[in-house]
Amino acid sequence: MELETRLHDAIEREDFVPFFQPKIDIRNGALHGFEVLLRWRTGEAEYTAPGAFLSTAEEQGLLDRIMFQAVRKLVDDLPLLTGRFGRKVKLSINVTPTQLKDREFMKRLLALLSSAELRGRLVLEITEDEALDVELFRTHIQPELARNEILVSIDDFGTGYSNLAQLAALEAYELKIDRALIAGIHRDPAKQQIVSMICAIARNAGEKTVAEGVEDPEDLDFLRHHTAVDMVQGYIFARPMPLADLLVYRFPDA
Ligand code: G
Ligand code: G
Ligand code: MN
Ligand code: NA
Repeated sequence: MELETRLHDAIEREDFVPFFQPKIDIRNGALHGFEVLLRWRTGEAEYTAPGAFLSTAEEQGLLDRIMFQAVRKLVDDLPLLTGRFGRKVKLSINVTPTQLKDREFMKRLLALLSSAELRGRLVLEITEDEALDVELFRTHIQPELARNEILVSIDDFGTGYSNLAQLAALEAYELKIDRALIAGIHRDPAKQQIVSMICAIARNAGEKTVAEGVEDPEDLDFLRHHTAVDMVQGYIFARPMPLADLLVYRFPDA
């Protein structure tokens, strides 16, 4: 069956769910928050990551419905999440520049996520499908997010489409350093210099940094001892997982 048809069927069956991947404080191993990542349930305990369907979903205009389905489940899960991890852990959701400038989409998203339970701890990760309109963001989107106490994370920092200087000038809560700059950093002076520069930009602006996609213990060791990175996220700590697994997950000490 064609992917588009399968996506329509999956929406009908409510097969889209949120997965969760922890962000860990690199200094003390404390849990800082979770990134919420969309998954398509394609079988008994079988899930498909967005790489396989995101661009088709976007082209067919299905991404918004798919995301809302997962976000509604996230909202249903909030009491369990808060019960298990407390009220301080942040929850990050990925949105594209296309979605950010769609007023109807944002109105519905913010309405769905307006639960008092999320006040001050909801983060939007801006993940670029096209360059972010920095001026529109600064003058219109950012103030609305701030009024709603929603924090901003710049995803894939260093490899996205937008002008780096403009992006760096946005007021954000955190910068996420792309996996491409992290993998192999312990033996790559060029990556070391870029990551140092990103950390310096973030420090200057009072923003946190997250190293994404950490898999290698030597890279983790390098990040911990030779960079100012604040948080790490990656398979070395945990893969993205469904709520049921998360609730019983034992977080290793870093
Ligand atoms: O989980 P995985 O690494 O396969 O995610 C692949 C990409 O899909 C990432 O770039 C991520 O930002 C994006 N993504 C995951 N969940 C969502 C979502 O709910 N909305 C949007 N717009 N993108 C998402
Ligand atoms: O939103 P963003 O583009 O940051 O998406 C993060 C993606 O990276 C998710 O799809 C997630 O499944 C994936 N990911 C998370 N940790 C790791 C890791 O340690 N290694 C690799 N290869 N991918 C990871
Ligand atoms: Mn992300
Ligand atoms: Na990313």
